[in-house]
Amino acid sequence: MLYPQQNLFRNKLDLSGIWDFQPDPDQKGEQKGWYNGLEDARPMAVPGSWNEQYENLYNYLGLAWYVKPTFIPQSWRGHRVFLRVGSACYFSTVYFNGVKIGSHDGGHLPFAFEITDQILWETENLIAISVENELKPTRVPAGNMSTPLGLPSSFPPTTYDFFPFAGIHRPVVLYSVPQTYIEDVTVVTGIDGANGTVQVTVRLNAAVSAPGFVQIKNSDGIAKTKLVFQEGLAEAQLTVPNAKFWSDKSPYLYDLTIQTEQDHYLLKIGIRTIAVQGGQILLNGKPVQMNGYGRHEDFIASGKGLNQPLLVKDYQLMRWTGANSYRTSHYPYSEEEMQLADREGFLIIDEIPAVSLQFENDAYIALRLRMCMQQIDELIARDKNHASVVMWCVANEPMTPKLNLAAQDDPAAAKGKDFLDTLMRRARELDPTRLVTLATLMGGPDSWMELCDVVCMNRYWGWYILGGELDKALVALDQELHSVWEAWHKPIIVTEFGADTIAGMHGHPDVMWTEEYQAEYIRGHLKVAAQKDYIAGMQVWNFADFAAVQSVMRAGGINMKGVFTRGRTPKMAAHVLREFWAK
Ligand code: BDP
Repeated sequence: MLYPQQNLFRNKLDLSGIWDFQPDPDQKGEQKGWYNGLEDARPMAVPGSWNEQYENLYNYLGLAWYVKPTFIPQSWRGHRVFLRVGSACYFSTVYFNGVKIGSHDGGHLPFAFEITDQILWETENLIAISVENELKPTRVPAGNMSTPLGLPSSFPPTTYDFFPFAGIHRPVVLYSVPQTYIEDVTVVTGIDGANGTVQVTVRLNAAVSAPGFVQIKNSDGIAKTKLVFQEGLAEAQLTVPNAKFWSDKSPYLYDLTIQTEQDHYLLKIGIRTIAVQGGQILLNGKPVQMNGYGRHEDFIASGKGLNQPLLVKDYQLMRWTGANSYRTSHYPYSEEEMQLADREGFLIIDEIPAVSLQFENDAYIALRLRMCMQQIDELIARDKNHASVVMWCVANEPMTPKLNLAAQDDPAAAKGKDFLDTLMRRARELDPTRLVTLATLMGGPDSWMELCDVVCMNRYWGWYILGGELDKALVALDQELHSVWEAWHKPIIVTEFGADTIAGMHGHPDVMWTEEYQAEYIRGHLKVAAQKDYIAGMQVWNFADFAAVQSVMRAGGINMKGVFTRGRTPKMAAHVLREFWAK
């Protein structure tokens, strides 16, 4: 799943803009031929969630249609042409000139279908995409289930704490490639003294034998070697003398180009290694702290739609607080964002959308397992060449019905362990070069941490438990971290800790929901962590306030644990983070 590129051999046409749109609550569009044009269209921005573009679509999650006409450039004749959707939530079907060309299940990951044979070269073509985002117990993440853990109900009925934004969330792109094209590239980097090693595997779309070459370029020179394709596959190993290694402090990127007789592809690569040793994470052989945030793709009006100015701003704000890391909670973020992370030197925990998995019903478990495996495959295929991605996270807060450590005897705990171990094994099998983890829920079975390279813990001491009693909460945190370390002897990242805070609400004393409470809560957590050399990172929940579902827990439907507001104004806590991280 290579990102589309424009060069001497390839072309692309980004169809971002205003599309025709129509909801289809009665699912009559297909029968009425809406793929040839809508009956009652209104304008809708792509990329963007539909929910915040119209008040009367806020809670609409059913089927809807997007339609857009486009010409295909004559210069693309003789090439193979694909239609690619960066992501759409949740189930999409693509039609081209009235022909159904394919469907994709699952949000947050790209999909592409070939349209070469359907193209009309002399006239305009019509693209139609139907998208549907119903909440179902069989989906990942799941919805419309009985309320977990006896929590109050919420609307829409998700099992997770973010708004189930719907629609085409990332660009729709047409791209052309030559008849015989570079279909996949895998780059694995290593360090050998002062030199960098780069192992490149290239797969063509056809089982042909042909010559090519691969080169790595930087300001000091070029390392180049031949690629000899046999049955469409070629491998090469390059050495970069006195390499500049990629890191969070110095995110140096090399241009790696692959050239065949017919095609050309350029990747920006960072040469680095990632490993664990005892209680530490090692980047290029040296201990590194992964400090930063859990985040969301979320903003006013664009919802979960790609918002490039916001990306740049968020990176700048994260850096301003001294952060060097974040988790793509709770789903894969855009490819544009991963490219920025490579360039800006962020260390990413890359997560599939497996939020709040439950293990209650065998038929559902089987379907969810299939979807999680698909998501791991698609995510690793998409992100395997990003220097920034250092860890795969296969689940966030999987849970058993009874939340306590005694839940080990619960049959759901054993089923959950099988499920999660299968996911972690899959990620390792596909990519043995990165770390693998899952983010654990407070009180969840500790056996689930067994296969993690790094123990990632979401903990709310001082908020959901011992709220308002920070002194006691921090003692409990201290003790829990100690016992988890004693149990596993693995590095620990606290991947969530946070306190809802109404921006501008102050209090003396510092009661819950005030800016003072959040500031002290975060200060207290960072102080506890600083005393423990097995803590490999602290990630605050959340970078910014974000849209959640309506419930008695979320005033105005907003989760307010951000250290920035949804509009990106800092709360007091952002300054506390600067004291610790930006020194
Ligand atoms: C954690 C979840 C996260 C929530 C957070 C919270 O992983 O998605 O938003 O709690 O309650 O349990 O704020």
